This record gives sequence, structure tokens and C-alpha cells, in this order.
Amino acid sequence: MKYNHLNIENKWQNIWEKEKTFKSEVDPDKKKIYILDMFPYPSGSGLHVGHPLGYTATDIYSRFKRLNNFNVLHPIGWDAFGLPAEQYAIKTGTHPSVTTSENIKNFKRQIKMLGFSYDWDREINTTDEKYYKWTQWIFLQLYNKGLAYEAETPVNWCPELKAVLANEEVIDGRSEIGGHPVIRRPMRQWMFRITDYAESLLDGLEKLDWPESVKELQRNWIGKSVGSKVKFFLPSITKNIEVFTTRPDTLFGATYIVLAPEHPYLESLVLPKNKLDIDEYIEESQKKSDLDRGDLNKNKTGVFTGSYAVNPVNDERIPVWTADYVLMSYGTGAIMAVPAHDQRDFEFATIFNLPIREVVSGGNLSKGAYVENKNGELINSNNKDLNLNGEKVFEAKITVIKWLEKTNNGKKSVQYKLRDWLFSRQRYWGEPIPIIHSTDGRTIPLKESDLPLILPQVEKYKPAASGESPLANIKDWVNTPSGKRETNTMPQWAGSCWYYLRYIDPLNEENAWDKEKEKYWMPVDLYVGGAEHAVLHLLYSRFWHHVLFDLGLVSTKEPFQKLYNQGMIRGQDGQKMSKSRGNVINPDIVVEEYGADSFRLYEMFMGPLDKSKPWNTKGLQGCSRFISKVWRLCTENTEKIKNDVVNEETQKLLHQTIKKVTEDLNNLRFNTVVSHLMIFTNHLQTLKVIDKETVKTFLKLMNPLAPHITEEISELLGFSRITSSKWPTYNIELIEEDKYTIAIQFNGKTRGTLSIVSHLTEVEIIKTIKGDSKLSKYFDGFFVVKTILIPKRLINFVLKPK
Ligand code: ANZ
Repeated sequence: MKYNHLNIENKWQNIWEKEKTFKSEVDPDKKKIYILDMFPYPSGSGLHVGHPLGYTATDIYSRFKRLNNFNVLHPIGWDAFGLPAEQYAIKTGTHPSVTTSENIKNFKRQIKMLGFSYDWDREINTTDEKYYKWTQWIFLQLYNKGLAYEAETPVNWCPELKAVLANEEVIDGRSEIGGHPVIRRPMRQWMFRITDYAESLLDGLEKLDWPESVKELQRNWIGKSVGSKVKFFLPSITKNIEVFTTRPDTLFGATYIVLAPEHPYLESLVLPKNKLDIDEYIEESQKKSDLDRGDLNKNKTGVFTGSYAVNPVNDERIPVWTADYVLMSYGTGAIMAVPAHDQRDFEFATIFNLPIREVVSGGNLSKGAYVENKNGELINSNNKDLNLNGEKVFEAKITVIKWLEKTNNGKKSVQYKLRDWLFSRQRYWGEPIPIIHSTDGRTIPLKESDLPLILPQVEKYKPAASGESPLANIKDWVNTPSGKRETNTMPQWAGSCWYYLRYIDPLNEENAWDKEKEKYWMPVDLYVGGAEHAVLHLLYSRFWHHVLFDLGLVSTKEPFQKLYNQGMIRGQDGQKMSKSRGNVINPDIVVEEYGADSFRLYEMFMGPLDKSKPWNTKGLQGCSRFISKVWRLCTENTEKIKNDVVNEETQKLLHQTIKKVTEDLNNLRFNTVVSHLMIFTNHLQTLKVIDKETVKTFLKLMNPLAPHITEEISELLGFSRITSSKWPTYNIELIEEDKYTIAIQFNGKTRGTLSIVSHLTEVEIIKTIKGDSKLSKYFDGFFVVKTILIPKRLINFVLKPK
């Protein structure tokens, strides 16, 4: 009887669906585990084989944990707002909800055909008004806490997409989607004060079980800098200008001041003769993005204002310049330039012939600025009541800050690179922002009872040429008795910021989630997804979660305790899979030909989960042959399978396999799990009679990876359903390796004994002896001329002095 994967896999999927095998409910008597996948955007092209890699891993882990008596929450849903459906609507006139629901249908079919054990009663869709009602509600919670505000800000405007993009959506001056040019333009926008949470977001990272690389990316994104603000007096306007510096120790080395071209003091500092140059310079710099301006490789440009500032530490008059390498959006928008110890200042000073004064020893100014400072000592740094000379950099920083505070010339200061989050989009296919602008200029939040604010139907999906969202054209929606509705919508990040909370209580119409249920299920214990979400999604959702925690709405400070990034599956040619390269593998075809179990096993067998690896059909065929082998072994010649015929060797291998499979599953090492199962199967094949209990145990071990075939064989052999049985345990005594004691001789004299594991080779035995602290000393000063091994009894080293 050939293994008919299509019928059998279908049969079990139907049973699981009908019986709701994977439904989970709060059960205080059971230990919970929340295993989450990053939910997909249901695109038109369906899943490719890369998507299910993470989903297979979490499915295996979920099935494994259920068999270990955990109460497992393992849901899935759709992150369905977004640009592609909107662009398709613009092109074809098809409503995005139509496209979205078709795509979801296809994704769902594909996910089901792979036998994933999701609790489908918890399925969510971010574009469903019953879902986005609560996205809007959370917006209002942030608004009421003073964390949402409107601002005229220069935004990244993409004329081609007619949309404002977040910084993260712009790559090298072009839109991430489509690669169109992006320019800067001021516009009224909704912003979130994520900067208020910079410290909290940094702090929270410490306790998370996340890849260090992702934590580091978040830290860099938040970009905390500790330093000080220093006041420089400006005699021409009798005001102080504040600069931010991370190197207050270098204060004696400041030889000029630079203001950002947008600095509010600039105009009043410019002497008439310099005005023309400066105006031209300001205009030029407006065309550049902050990224361009901060680029270390770009040539430094700038103009002298004609005015001077006074350095508080030595009363020296130093020139005030403007240059676009200083950004208005960071620190105070002004710097003290220390060309001897900052490379940008060094280059600038070199071009414009400004003085370079060394204040930390150890550098070589003919080569550039001396930026490294761990061992440097201060020089040229003293005035009548402050002497830094001889101090180390870290000491001098403290001394200067004390002096600045005492003399009221400055203070300690912490700055963050993180900027507030631009939260509005001029698009149709997003959550409407629940705000009304009253005629007297106030913003009025909608009442909770008025939610959801439903996204209205429009005739045309194209944004207005003004850049406003298509919603602006629907007059009877925009105009309300109390004022005009906000026509911007939320960005795609909104729905994914809190979806893991809605899974907990997806049907609740009274509240976003029930507090008791939230307390039981949160935090997410394992979150698996692509590394590309290291910053944006994972930072934004942490931000919302921190706010919800402060509002007492959730019980854990952090949402995702453990994060794991799955690797990428490349095409057979080793390249990234893409339609244009024609190397995309369609899971539909693979499952049709080889079955879901082979597919799942193969994706796990390809290599460690977090590594990137190329698809290889031969490897897939190998896994498919393994599946067939297991089928034949258990269903042909079934008279070979008998009760109580286990032999010692099989028993031992079985228990070793249970141990290894259990440990590897716990550590998400799925590739080695497959090989343990293969080794055990090969062993079973060599037996004349096979013990029935052993087969039963083996099927359980294999079940999380290949759930269909193992359940089918179990049924054929009369065992109970695997999904409702218990994970096998191993007997440690059966696993212990055989050992023997060996005498160790040097030139015939016994110097000690050692316990050796049976299977070690001669080379391994010698290595063990050399690694033994008591025995290794006998080799010191000698060559080994010859080694004589009498197996399991003694080993003699014949030595000669060196
Ligand atoms: C004097 C100095 C001396 C500096 C020295 C560095 C080295 P991070 O680490 O990125 O925070 N800076 C301050 N505000 C700036 C702005 N708006 N645009 C461009 N540069 C700005 O860097 C802080 C340093 O970057 C500050 O410390 C300042 O230069 C510069 F040997 O001040 B420093």
C-alpha cells in the first residue's frame, strides 16, 4: 500500500478542523505558553516556501509543548491594511477589501494544507472594523495621555506615490516600495511621543531573551548619548547659545561654533555683508535630507556668519559658522567644534583654515583628529580655577561638568537619536484617525461609544494632488456638526502594534481584551519572525505596550519575552527568491507532489533555523523517501511488529533518541531532530521483529514534525490519538554510556588511572589523557617516542627528554 499523502493529510486536517483539536482556553490549572508568529500581509502572490519556515518551526514547538501538557496559545491572523492593495485599487478600481479577502482566502488554504495547528477561532484581520475599533481605541488612550500631537513637520514626500513616508520607508532618498524619489516638504502630521519612552524602551531590552544583534539595533536606533550642554555668550545679540557635546573634557579645544542652517539665532547673527551667502546656503541645505547631511563621506560645506561667541572656560572669542553637517533635529542644533578630536570638525577646519588645538595627548594631527580617548590625558587645558592637565578623559568629563554646573555655564545632558514617530498617512486603506477638528481650532477625540469610526467607501482611491488622503473628497463624511474629521489614516504599523493582545480575546465586543485572560496568557513566550523587523515593528509595539502597561491595561511591561529570527530560504540558484529571477518555489506544487509532512521535514532538515540556506529539490526528495520508509516499515509486514520484543540495543538507542529529540526541540534545533529520527528508523529497519511500544514512542517523537503520517500509522496500529497523548520520557540509566578504567603508564611506570567511555578511539583516549590536569604534567619536557595501547587495560607512553 503506497503512502497516499494527499488523502491522508487531507483526512487529518479535516479531523483537526472539525474537532477543534487545537482550540485553547484559559485554564489556571495548566501551565501556559504563548507561541506567536509574525502575522503575514496577505499579498496577491500567496506564500512562497520562505514564509512557512518560521510557521513550521512554531507549529512543531506548539505541538511538542501540547504533548508536554502545556496550555498552548498559537494563533494566526492577517495584517491586511497596506499599500499594495491600495495601489491595486488605484490601478483597477477594485476595492482593497475585495482584493484583501481573496488573498486571505488563498493564504488560509495554503496554511491549512501545511497542517499548522493554529487555533482558528482566534483568527483576526486588522482591516475588520471589529478589530480596528480597538486600534482606534488605543490611539485615543495614547492621545488622552498626551502622547499624540499634531505638528507641522518636514516630511518625506514621495510625489510619485503621493504619500508621506516614514524615515524608515525611505532608503537612500528613494521610497522603499517602488524606488521613487523622495523630497522634503512641511505638512501637518500626527506624531507620537515615542521619545518620552526612550529610556523605558532601552531599559526593557536588558531582561529580554532576544538575539543580541536585534537588541543592539534597537539600542542604536534609540541612540542614547550622555554629555553636557554648554552655554557660549554671543556679545552681538547679548544672548547665550547652548551647544550639546559628548566631550565636555575638550572644552579648551573648541575653536569655533557651528549652528544648523535652521537655527533660530542664525538670522540675528549674520552680518549684512555675509547675508547673501548665508541665504543661498540655507536654501541649498533645505534640499538635503538629514541622512545626506550627516554623511561622513560628504565634503563639508559652510559659511561664516561674521559674529563671535565667547568660550566660558577661557573667555576666548571664537567665530560662529553655519554648516549643514549640524542638524537642527539633534541636541540643541548647535555645536562647539573641536577639530583636534572630532573628524568632521577636523575636515571642516582644514577646508576653512580654522585653528586646530590639541587638548588630549596621544594623537597624530597630521593624520586626522584623535578621536580614540581611552588612554589619552588632557593637555593645554587650564584656567585660573580649573586645571584639567594630566587628567584622563573620563575624569576630565566629570570635572568639567561640575565646573559648568558650579559656574552656571552648563549642565549634564542626555540626548537620544530617536525621533517622535510620524503616525499619519495620506492614504485610503488604513484605520481612520478618530479625531474631529472643530471650527475654533481644537482637536476633539471621538467618544469610545462612537467607535469604530468606519472607513467610508470612496469613488476614487487616488490621493488628492495636494497630498491629502482620498477621504478628504467625501464631503458628507468629513463634515460633522462639531467640525471636520481628520482625513489622514494610520500607518500599517498600527494594527500590528497590538495584535498579539487581541488574539487573547478576539471576540470581546465590550473591551479590547479581558484583563484576567491577558494576565493568564501574557507575555508572549516565543515570537518568531524575520530579522527585518528588528527595529520598526518591534520598537513600535514595545512602545504601545509600555504605554498600556503604564495605564494599567496590561500586566507585563514587555510584550515579547523571547524572540527568534528565522533565516531566509534562498532559491535553488543560491540567490534571493524573486519573481524576476524565476527562482521562486511554490509550496502548492511541493505539497501536491510530496505532501506537507515531507515539506515540513525538509524545511527543518535544511539547516539551523536561524541560518539562510538555498532550496534543494534533491534534499526534499530525500525527506520524502524517509517518509515513505517510515510508512513501509510500519504498514508492510505488520506481523513483524509484536509486543514485548525489545532488545537491549534498541532500548538504549530509543531512550537516547527521546533525550536528544526532547532537548533539541526545547532548543529549537529542528535539523538535528530530523537526523535523530532518521538514525532511529535505520536501526528499526535492521530488526527482524519490532517492539510495538517502541514504534508507538517513535511515532510520538516524530509527530510534531510530521503530524499527518504519524497520526495515520498510530490509528492503523490501534494506538490512541497522538494529539491527546503524552510525550515520552527517557530512563537516564538506560542511556549512560559504558565505561572502563584504564591504567596510564609513562616509561612503564603507572602514574594513574582514568575512566574512559567505551566508544573512544586511541586518538581520543590520548587526547583525554593529555587534557587531564593530573596526568598532563608527565609529558612536560618530553617527546612521546611511542604509544602502546592494550585495549581496555592500559596505555604506556615511551618518552624521551626534549
Ligand atoms: C564637541 C566634541 C568634541 C564632540 C569631540 C565630539 C568629539 P553623538 O555621539 O552622536 O551624540 N553634535 C552635537 N549636536 C549635533 C548636531 N545637532 N548635529 C551634528 N553634530 C552634533 O555625538 C555627539 C557629538 O556630535 C557632540 O559632541 C557634537 O560634537 C556633535 F572631540 O562636541 B561633540
